[in-house]
Amino acid sequence: MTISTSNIPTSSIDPFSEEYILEPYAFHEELRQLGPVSYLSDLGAFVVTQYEYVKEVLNQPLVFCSGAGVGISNFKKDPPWRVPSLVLETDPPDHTRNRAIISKALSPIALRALKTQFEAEANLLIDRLLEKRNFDAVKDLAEAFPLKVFGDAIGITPHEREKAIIYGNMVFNGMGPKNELLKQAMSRADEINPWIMSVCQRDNLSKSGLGIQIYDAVDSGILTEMEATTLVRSFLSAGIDTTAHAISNAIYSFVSFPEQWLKLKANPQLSKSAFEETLRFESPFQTFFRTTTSNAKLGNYVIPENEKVMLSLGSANRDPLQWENPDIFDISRITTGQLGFGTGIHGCVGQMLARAEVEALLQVMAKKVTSIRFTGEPKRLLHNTLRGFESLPIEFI
Ligand code: OVM
Repeated sequence: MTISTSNIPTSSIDPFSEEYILEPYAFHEELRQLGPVSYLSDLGAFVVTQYEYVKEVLNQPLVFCSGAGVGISNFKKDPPWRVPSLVLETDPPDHTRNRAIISKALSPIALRALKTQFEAEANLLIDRLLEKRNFDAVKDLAEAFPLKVFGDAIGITPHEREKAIIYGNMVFNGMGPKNELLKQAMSRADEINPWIMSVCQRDNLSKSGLGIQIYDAVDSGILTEMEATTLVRSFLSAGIDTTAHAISNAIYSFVSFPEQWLKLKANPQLSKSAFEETLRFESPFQTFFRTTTSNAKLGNYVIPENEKVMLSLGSANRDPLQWENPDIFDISRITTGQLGFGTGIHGCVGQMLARAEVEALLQVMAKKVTSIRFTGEPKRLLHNTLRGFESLPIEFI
């Protein structure tokens, strides 16, 4: 069989059009049909949508690198808008060293202690919302919970914490092209950028949180003070909006598939697989990019060097070659291998923490909430990278 760069199929699908963002699944199917890789002519980048090949790209981090950015922009051509992340936007060996520092703070022992706190806060929040009865599940639940429990876990000041949501929006919309969504997200950059760096400084972190532990690596001569601040920034970049949208997506999915809600209520232990299935079914982190460091073989094609390759986790997670009835939300399915957290050396370092948060919340909901219904039209979020909701007006009984 011949291997060639020139015969890669081309598509005029624009993954940043409003139509695609609101309802990507038919577009995913069309792109998967084109094969392992296609060239998106409007975007000027390659795209990988089949499960097998998304995984293959993620498992070749030296060929498909992260150091040139994981958005559409190529840091070798365009300067990044912020100091690049020391984990997300780096390659080995720096990545290996920096990730190990974060991993150490997120040890199983640290997580066990946090789990108890997450359960206590989930109980308080759900009691309050049951009392309130009608509320916006995005602001009052999906954002409120990680802002409180993750913010406390990292040890940032409670003052103006909601700004972390705005910052997350900058980071994730910032991975897209320079469209209106990116411009809108960046409109408060002058205020939010110094804010985030300031809350991540050693003196502004609680003495008992995970954030301050990153500074141990400064004391042992491994990191500079500035590098530690930038690593703490990664917790806040990656850990709030993602979890918030996962919670919104779980609630939306349970209202859309009421028999799954009854299943969870009958067996709250299913909260673990319910979260995994939510990440598969409506992946909050839909897409990110890699950059080829050489001619890169994929299937029978070769992608040229220094090209951007978009990976669609959302599509891989609904690839019918991998999943039976992929468009059905089923909390008792086997979700092993779902790519919502990515995989390989850049696979989500906070995934155990995210699981502890959302499982605690779903378990408390299963025990305390009898029924959930929409009281108004759910409003989908228009976003370059994240899939979720702008608002979800609901009633808890
Ligand atoms: C970071 C970062 C930002 C966004 C996402 C992410 C999912 C990491 O700044 O390190 O991982």
